[in-house]
Amino acid sequence: MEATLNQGQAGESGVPGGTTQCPFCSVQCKMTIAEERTPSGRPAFRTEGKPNAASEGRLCVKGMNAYQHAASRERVLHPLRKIGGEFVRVSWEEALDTIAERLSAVQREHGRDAVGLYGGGSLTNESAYLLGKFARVALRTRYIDYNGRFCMSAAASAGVKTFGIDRGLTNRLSEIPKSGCIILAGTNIAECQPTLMPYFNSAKENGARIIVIDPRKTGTAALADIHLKVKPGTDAALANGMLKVVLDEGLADLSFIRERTKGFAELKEHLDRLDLDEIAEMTGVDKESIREAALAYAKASTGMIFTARGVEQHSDGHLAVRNFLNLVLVTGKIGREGCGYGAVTGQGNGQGGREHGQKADQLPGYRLIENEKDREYVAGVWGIDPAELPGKGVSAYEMMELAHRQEIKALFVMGSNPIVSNPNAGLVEEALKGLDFLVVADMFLSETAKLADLVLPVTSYLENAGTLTNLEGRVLLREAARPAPGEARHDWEILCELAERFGRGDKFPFRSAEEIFEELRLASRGGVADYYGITYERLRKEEGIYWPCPSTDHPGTKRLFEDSFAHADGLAVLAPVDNRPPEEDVDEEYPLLLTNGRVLPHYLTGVQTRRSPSLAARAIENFVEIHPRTARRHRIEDGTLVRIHSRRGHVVVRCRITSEIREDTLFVPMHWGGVQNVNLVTNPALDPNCRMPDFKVSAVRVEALS
Ligand SMILES: Nc1nc2c(c(=O)[nH]1)N[C@H]1C(S)=C(S)[C@@H](COP(=O)(O)OP(=O)(O)OC[C@H]3O[C@@H](n4cnc5c(=O)[nH]c(N)nc54)[C@H](O)[C@@H]3O)O[C@H]1N2
Ligand SMILES: Nc1nc2c(c(=O)[nH]1)N[C@H]1C(S)=C(S)[C@@H](COP(=O)(O)OP(=O)(O)OC[C@H]3O[C@@H](n4cnc5c(=O)[nH]c(N)nc54)[C@H](O)[C@@H]3O)O[C@H]1N2
Ligand code: SF4
Ligand SMILES: [Mo]
Repeated sequence: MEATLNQGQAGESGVPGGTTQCPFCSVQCKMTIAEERTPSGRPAFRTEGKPNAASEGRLCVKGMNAYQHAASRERVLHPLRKIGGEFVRVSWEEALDTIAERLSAVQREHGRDAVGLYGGGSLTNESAYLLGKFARVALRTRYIDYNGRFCMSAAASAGVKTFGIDRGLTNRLSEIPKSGCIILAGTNIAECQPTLMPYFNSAKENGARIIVIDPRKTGTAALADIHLKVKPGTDAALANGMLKVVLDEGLADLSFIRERTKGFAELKEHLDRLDLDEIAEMTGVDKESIREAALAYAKASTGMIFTARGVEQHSDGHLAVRNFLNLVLVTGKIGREGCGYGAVTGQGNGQGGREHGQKADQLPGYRLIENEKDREYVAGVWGIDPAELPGKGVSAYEMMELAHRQEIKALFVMGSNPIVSNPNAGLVEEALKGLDFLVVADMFLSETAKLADLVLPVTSYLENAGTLTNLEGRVLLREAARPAPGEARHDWEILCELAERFGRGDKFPFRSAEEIFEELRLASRGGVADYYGITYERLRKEEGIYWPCPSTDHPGTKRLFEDSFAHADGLAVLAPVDNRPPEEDVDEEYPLLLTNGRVLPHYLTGVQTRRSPSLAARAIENFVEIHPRTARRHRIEDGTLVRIHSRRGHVVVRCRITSEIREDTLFVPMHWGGVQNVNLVTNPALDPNCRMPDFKVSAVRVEALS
């Protein structure tokens, strides 16, 4: 890379460069970065954690080494067009003109909805907002969705139904040490948000009991006083068991239930009918442990529950989360210090990315595209007739199905690698190969970008200014620390240039991220995720502001639900949830359950972390965790290659024998593509409430490859 660090110079925003935020997970650790020269004169970088309210100056190994992918020689630096099967460098003019011509031709011939857009939770709020606006105002297609569908949709829809609002954490991180009992359900903080571990360690030092619900003894479970080694896909039933113990032991907070919730009578009636022995049998967790965990949480004077993808990525993920929210509510543990709930958001802007309109049914500020008032309001801000706005589209995987059926004929991907991250990846590959036209805006030739007709080079976190909202719902400003390398452009710049070519340039007149944010403030004003009171100037002064923040003199909302919930009547909604075995249970042909997730050094589909030599070296290939007895039964030795089959396909990985996992369960990380892609076997069954795929349970068989 020729570009040099912008430290000490005025960046686009007029503020000295050198300070940035990690591009990876939802903690959004702040850091400084300085360019140095090695003795041989090669450029090198030094990163240091910068004190802030979330990470308190800590960085994990991914954050420390993130600059390596940004500085990688593999960055795409010029637009690339595929001609005769080979990528050829073309000018931006040619690239953008080609996109406009091809997408217009598809829309002319097959209708507006024949073009789809696919976004991501790594995009800044400004780019995510503009992508949604671009879909509705420039392309006027109903088909837009994003990778957060696979990430946040179950927890988000559960939060909306139960509380009337969805914000990752209801409290600040700094309240965790004040909690007397913490339940970590399907969340592996130690590997996925490592800089948050000290908060939980402090809680423990202060006497908190920690309960971890996970089929594996993870680094997080090592912290636990009680580890419930649940059978994958049975969290809803486990929560029912805990709820039943709470009610049977007279530990429900009846005055909280009466004053702040509705639906208790139905919930109680439902729980009375359930049998704890059956629940123990179904979940693989013994009755005594369920009881012990329920008592520990209910008897503590303060408590918090956190869920993440282990609970949520199921075809009943929405209901599983709702059942943990039932537990929060019947014990009255929310809305005060040390009491609350957290859906541990995943991507850097997993929170903001789900608020401002790249989801199929959404407009900015969590407004709904099929609500007349919401349409009118946003159309007013955008200066268009509400009738011009399309209706709602479908979820991410369903867009892939439409592409497979050739109803969607052209796709524009910005900030995702869908061919690796979608369930049933075999079908997704066929779908993308069958498109008339595929455009990918990315920093690298990801597995998806390799299939594209056109690849647009974009700026990385070091070069791109904008706001991101962390897992606490705190909006943070990330300034640009370096100039763009080569001809890379910001995502939002690309959208503005394209809008011009669709005759809508007047609606996209933006010259900086801040100008877009100024419009986003208005578009979100009065909505659930109200950013109106937040400005770049305030963000620079105040480090970060919690939404909702309805006016510039409003301090931001640090703790939700102190006096009332966000439903019109102010009450939270309790809902009975059925015990349900996993969608795809084991049988003779497929006798094992496969689940999947993450390891510390890699991030999502690995496009970025596999290009950081220091990270790649820590885990160079995919693997499967298997219990020693299961391995013996299948004559599998440690370190051998195995093929894992499901009804969808198969994946080839190396064996790691470990007694930390359940005997009936296998675990494979998600960070590799090609034959090592675990999504070749995962189940695309969708949750009817939120369209989350059933990623975390597939029935499989394993076969040793000699
Ligand atoms: N190192 C690293 N950190 C990351 C990411 C990354 O790719 N790498 N990605 C980021 C993103 S986008 C996200 S969404 C988050 C994800 O963060 P997490 O949700 O914490 O990550 P996972 O590893 O997918 O799943 C968490 C745990 O769920 C367990 N689990 C599997 N099935 C079940 C089940 O049925 N029930 C229960 N109770 N547990 C189950 C797994 O064993 C695993 O330990 O991490 C973020 N941080
Ligand atoms: N089996 C299984 N599958 C899963 C999951 C699981 O737990 N198990 N988890 C799911 C979850 S929670 C998630 S979040 C998804 C994520 O899945 P993906 O969306 O595929 O995530 P990434 O690998 O981060 O891909 C992001 C791509 O965007 C590029 N990129 C990064 N930053 C930017 C930017 O600012 N602009 C642009 N234009 N491009 C950028 C990166 O180089 C990369 O190629 O995977 C889901 N898939
Ligand atoms: S990956 Fe997450 S925890 Fe690690 S440095 Fe980045 S933001 Fe912080
Ligand atoms: Mo995620």
